[in-house]
Amino acid sequence: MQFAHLADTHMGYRQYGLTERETDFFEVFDQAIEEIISERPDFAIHSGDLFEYSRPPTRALLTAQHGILKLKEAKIPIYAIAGNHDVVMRKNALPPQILYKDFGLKLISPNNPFYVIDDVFIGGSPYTSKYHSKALIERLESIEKSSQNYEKRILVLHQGIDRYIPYEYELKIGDVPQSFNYCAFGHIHERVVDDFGAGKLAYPGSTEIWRSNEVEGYKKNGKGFYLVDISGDIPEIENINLKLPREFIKKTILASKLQEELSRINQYISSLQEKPILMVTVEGGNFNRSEVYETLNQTLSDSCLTVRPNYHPTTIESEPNPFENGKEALNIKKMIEHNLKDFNSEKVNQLATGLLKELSDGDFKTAQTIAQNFYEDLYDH
Ligand SMILES: [Mn+2]
Repeated sequence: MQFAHLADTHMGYRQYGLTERETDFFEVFDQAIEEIISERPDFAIHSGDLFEYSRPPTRALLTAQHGILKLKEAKIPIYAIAGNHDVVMRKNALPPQILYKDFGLKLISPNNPFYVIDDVFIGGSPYTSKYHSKALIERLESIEKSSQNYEKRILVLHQGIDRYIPYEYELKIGDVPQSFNYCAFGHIHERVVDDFGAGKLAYPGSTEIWRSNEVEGYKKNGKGFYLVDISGDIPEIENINLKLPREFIKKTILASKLQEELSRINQYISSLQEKPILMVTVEGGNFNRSEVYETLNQTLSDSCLTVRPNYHPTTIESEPNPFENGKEALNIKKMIEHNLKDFNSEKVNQLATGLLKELSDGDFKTAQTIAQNFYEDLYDH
């Protein structure tokens, strides 16, 4: 008895406002469907965030429809829940997944908390905010009770758990019932496989790089879905990796070696089939940001889909305070750091001091990039 477990496909997401990136997410979804069909599992599970939004663009709806129809033709039923992106917060509102009911998608919802296929129990709940976690825990207890008499039991959730994301969780690991053979979870975009209770707990991760901080995880563990065999006592989990349409390149270069490094990057890019996304951090003492920005654009704008620059000056000089003769000058950077110390975040510090520097230099373009990068890194999952 085998099934495919995927999640966080985020269709409809247009990263950096680029249609090419929206298409990349569709391509990877198509690829996932093809791979699932070629593996011939008994069924498939999608653990939420099928779409980026609860009102997805028509092309996202169509891509999902094609994929789900193909699964239906291949006689692979798919079970799904709504994630935090595609859940509709209004009471009694329906998530977009419901559109595919007649195409064979089985929506796990508070009204239909479980299904049974060949004595396999598949139960779960859509994304629930931390604010309603008490109700979720009660629902989990009731789902666990309903599952008791079945040979194999799968729990489907789209939640953050404190063990894996200590700051943004809605559920504590101790609140997850332990009697399931397989916990088919979604929400965390990194791959996770853990021993848990009587079986395994797994997050397949997102199918594309949704935030630039997923690049390292992708290079280490790949992106895709799991093929799970629950025939034995302990589920066997196989990684199925998908081929992402384009590369994400992250480079840190010294301002003094800019031209040299950029031509080396361009040489590498010429070996690629698709234009990559380049995240470049320029380091070094005193360099003119506008000039560096111009050089980056001139050298790379043809070879890259987009260039996302970041500047890390080693020093930020403080203005001498004319009113404090002889005393130590007022250090705005230190003041910001002091006032932000309760946030305990290096990133907030960098944002504030970076904005201060760029805005006082009048470099609004760079200030905008700094703010954008900050928020893109902030909203994970
Ligand atoms: Mn997600």
